[in-house]
Amino acid sequence: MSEYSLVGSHFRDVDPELAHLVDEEIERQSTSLQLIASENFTSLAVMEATASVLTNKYSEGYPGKRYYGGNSIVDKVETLAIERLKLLFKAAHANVQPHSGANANAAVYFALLKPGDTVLAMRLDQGGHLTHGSPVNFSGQLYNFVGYGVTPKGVDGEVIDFDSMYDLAKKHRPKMIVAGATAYSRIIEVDRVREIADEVGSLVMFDAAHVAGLIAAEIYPNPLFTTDGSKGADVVTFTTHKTLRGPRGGAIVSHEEYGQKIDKALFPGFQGGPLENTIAAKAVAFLEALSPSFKEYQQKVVENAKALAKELEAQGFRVVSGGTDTHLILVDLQSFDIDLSGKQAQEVLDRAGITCNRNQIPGDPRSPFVTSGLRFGTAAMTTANMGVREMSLVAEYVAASLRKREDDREIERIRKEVRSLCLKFPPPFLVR
Ligand code: DSN
Repeated sequence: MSEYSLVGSHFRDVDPELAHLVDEEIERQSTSLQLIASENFTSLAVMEATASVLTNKYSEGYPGKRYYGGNSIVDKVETLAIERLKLLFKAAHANVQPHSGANANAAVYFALLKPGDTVLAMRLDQGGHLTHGSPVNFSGQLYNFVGYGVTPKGVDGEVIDFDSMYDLAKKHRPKMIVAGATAYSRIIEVDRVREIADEVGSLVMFDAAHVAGLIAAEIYPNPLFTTDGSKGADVVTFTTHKTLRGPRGGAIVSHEEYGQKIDKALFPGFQGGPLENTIAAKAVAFLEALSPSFKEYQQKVVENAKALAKELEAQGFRVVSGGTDTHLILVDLQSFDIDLSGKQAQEVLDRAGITCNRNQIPGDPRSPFVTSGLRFGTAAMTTANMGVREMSLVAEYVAASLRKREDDREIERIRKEVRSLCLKFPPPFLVR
């Protein structure tokens, strides 16, 4: 058991087996490097709101329009979350009820499209998300998705191919263009997407799941607007638990004209009762994100990501697109070791206490289950106060583990070093 414990005595008395597992997870999260680009450590305040009595309340509907009684306080909670989010994204409308980013995307499609409509989105193998039309996902089965990708490898390559987006838009005349990605490290210029959409009369949805925190901190352009302040994306969806550092969940912001349709599509169209405890935790996270210290935090996230990308390059890895503008780094393992797959690398790094995920790189010769790449993110370790100096150590540990992957003793030695490094940078749930 960890010397710290967040598992209260009731939990421990009622279900010691599960309490023990939570203790083990506390230990894992605090003694290994958390480098999954879609994860973060929330504040204790966010965790406490998630665990609050609001979990007991049914509140189908929206503030002031509920189906059940007893919602006068919940209405205030949800309104607080909505108003804070509107402020954060300078949005006319916000919906804080999506249980996840996937649900947020589904609700927007349900609100603004009809089954069979054509949608243009980034292909999964180029950095897009499952809900952007993958054939194994509802999106690919209900709508006619056409995929765009990135430019070829080379100087200034592997960035979104707007020329091909334009050609595909002219050819297929989509009802909607989806921008946003899950494994793409560069800023996506919404101006270009809006221009193309206007020319063919399509809507724009921006999936900002990864970069929501950077947007809130104003170090990534707010996709609701173009650089001259006119309308950018019609709708922006995102998750609240990645760079935004809130509880697991989703949210949608939009211009006023889509608000009613989106609300109706999410409830009663798609979801049931909202998770008001999670919505309260979202409200806490939005308040935290409105503070000046959140801006400083996000600046450090990007500084750390740039440093980690550079150090990984120095260790012989090729960084896709040659760097990053965000919290995320996509690494091509082929330059480091042509025989090493993403799957194998992820497993080796797990043994060394370095948690990241395998990921396809653009044009990957291997399947999505095996891959030739790894994806890293700096949001969580920056929350734990790691800086540029530690990023250099992280790159060394990654490279050394993968080079010595057949040597169990060496992996064990690195695991110990990783552990002592992490103990110097405890996550917020251990800071009293
Ligand atoms: N959003 C995905 C990720 O980036 O990890 C998970 O679906």
